[in-house]
Amino acid sequence: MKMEREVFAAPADRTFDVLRRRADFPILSESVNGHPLVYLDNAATTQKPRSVIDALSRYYAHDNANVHRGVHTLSQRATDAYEAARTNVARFINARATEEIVFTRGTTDAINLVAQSFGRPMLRPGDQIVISAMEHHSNIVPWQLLCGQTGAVLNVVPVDDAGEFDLDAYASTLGPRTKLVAVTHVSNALGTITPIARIIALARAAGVPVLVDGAQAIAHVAVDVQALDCDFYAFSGHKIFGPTGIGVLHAKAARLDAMPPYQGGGDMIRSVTFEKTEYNDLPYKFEAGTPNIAGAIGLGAALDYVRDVGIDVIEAHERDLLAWATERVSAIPGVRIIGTAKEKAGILSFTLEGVHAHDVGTILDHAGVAIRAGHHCAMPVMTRFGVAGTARASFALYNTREEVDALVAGIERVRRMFA
Ligand code: C6P
Repeated sequence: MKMEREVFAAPADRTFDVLRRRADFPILSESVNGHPLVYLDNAATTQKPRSVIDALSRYYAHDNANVHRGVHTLSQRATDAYEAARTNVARFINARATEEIVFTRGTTDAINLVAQSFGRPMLRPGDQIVISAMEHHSNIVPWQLLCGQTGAVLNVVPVDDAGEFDLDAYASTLGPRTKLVAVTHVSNALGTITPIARIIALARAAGVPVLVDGAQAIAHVAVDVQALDCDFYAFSGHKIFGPTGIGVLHAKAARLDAMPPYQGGGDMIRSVTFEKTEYNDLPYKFEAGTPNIAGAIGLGAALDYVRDVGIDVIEAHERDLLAWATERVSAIPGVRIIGTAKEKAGILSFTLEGVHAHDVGTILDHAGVAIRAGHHCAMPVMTRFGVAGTARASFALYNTREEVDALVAGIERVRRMFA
């Protein structure tokens, strides 16, 4: 189904009432260790608004059935809701058609799909896959596996001391043996927003397809896959207020058409004999087995929620939180911010001199403040900055300056304890 371009209507009420929005997320009223929860681990997973929770329970209470199989009413209802979610996703990222939206288990699954279905049949020994030094393991290891299978090699674009993607090094890396570029839109460890439009344009000029890891971008910056002109865009539902276990691979239809299926099973076939199987149309060719129906429906509800708030409103709010947090946290003696790129999403990674990141995380947890501590599944970029890990606060639309203040007070307490 071809998509009409979505005109993102500005929410009727442009003033952003963060407290009103917080009330939409039941978990934010929880207490943790005797303190009101301050949830600053949104890069790991986001909390869910009531509308998403209700969509899930409504589906299971009223419509639950398998999709694309039954002639009965419930199966029709489940199929309609599942396909409506696909249309919703296509509209949200401005895909050309619903055929370009493949539901996956998440970003990791989507990247592995591209590695095995797109990369494996195409790559020859000595071919190159370009990634960057700030990738998440999900955008490193699938390519390493692929290199092992095909004899291709990884080419890693460096990042500078601020955590900026080195565009010059990248441009000189692209050559006749480059067969794929796979780069993150936003770094989960540094917060850097990469110059993705430029990265894609340079690859396009060299005739190289591009995969964008959108896991950390989708809930924080506007994504328009037609404007980006990327070949593949991957993201996870749980990072945009949707359920876990559901994600999206967007791919240009011509790419998907030319790719063999990722997995075999029910739903991805048109006909099967012991001699020969004919595959189903797009995107079903890539959705073997019973999909995460409830997950897709929940993701659709999450996208409706984000639309209602307005992605530009979210961006502005998180920019304010990041600026406030960066100023206050960097003023604490012994703090080193890891990732100081000019363009950043709401992620603040830091080390505290003489204190292990896990100790920072544990002591903050005692005060009800949830952050992530460790290598963030991005060990190579930790090595690049000479640290074993960092403490990381990551923001979402429902966070407040007061919560940043709680984070700052917590770090001050850690510092005093270890002084
Ligand atoms: N990063 C974090 O705390 P999955 O697990 O498939 O939903 O997403 C994987 C993934 C891929 N790319 C990037 C840039 C990511 O940040 C993530 C997930 C989480 O940073 C969990 S490790």
